[in-house]
Amino acid sequence: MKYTILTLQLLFALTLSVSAAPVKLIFDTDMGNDIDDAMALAMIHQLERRGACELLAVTSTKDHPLSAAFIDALNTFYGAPNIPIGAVRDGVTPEKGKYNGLAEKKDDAGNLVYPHDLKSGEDAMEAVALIRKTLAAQPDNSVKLVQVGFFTNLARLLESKPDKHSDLAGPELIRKKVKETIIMAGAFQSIRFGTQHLEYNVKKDIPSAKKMAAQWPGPLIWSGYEIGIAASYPWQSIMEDYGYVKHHIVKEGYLDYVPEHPHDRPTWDLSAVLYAVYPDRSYFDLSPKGNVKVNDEGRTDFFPGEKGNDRYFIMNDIQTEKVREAFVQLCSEPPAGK
Ligand SMILES: [Ca+2]
Ligand SMILES: [Ca+2]
Repeated sequence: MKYTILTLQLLFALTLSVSAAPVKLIFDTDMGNDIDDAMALAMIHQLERRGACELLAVTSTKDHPLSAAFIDALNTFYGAPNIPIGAVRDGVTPEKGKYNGLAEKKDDAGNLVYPHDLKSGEDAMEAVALIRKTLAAQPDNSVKLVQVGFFTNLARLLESKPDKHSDLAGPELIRKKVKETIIMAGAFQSIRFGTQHLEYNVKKDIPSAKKMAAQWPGPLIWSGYEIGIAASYPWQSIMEDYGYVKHHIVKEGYLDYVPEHPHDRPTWDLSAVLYAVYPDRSYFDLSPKGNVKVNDEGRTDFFPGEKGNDRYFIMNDIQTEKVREAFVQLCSEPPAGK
């Protein structure tokens, strides 16, 4: 009896001391095309600070040189100036993003408001090479890919050949190293009574989306357009919760981006991050397995079937409020030292 109690106490102590290993992430983003990319990356940094995840690399699919520069500025703001950053070559959306210019913003004394050392995506490593290098250096079956922009980089990863970083071709490298791939793309449930939404991340690079949906050699978890719309980020938080520093890169980015004030922005990209890091916290449910097919217009059709490797997010009203509040608290939390 005595031993049983001791054993139970020991087990209890062990349970308290054991925490889940940090989730290893590669974040693939079209930073600059909407503000949710910046908020999602901010959230990753705050989750990393509490030991919930480890950000291995950030890659951009937005082909403007300031996309990568802004990523470095945001990483530096959050105390992570040396995270490897990769940039797409010959990608889509080459126009300058509405808030990417913050990377070059100067104060009256001529100093960068958001200091960083990567000044242009042209000076960054090519994105697919960086993803291959990063995956090759990690333990097997340990990395989660979070794609919140276009399918360009990951479709090219799929096609990639053995190189100096790995002897494995894309599909084998993915099979060996990637645990799960979470993507913000497509539309799977009705949105304002419509069900035919052609989602931006798919529409801008349809051939890559088709390739990835058809050929990806592992589980693909889709956060559809309807999820981020339902859990939009409260304007009130932007106005009231970021005042702890004179210049806040998320708040300024939000204000530079939003087309009209006041304005709650959808949290598309944040949802993919939250699920990747906390898959078992009931923030979202997942659909049964099936196959997503991307058609020539960029529509994403889901065909249920046990053999499929695709699932999509489902979120009820209670989960929506829980998710929204998690976004508010995680995004607005002051970074270390600020
Ligand atoms: Ca840097
Ligand atoms: Ca995005």
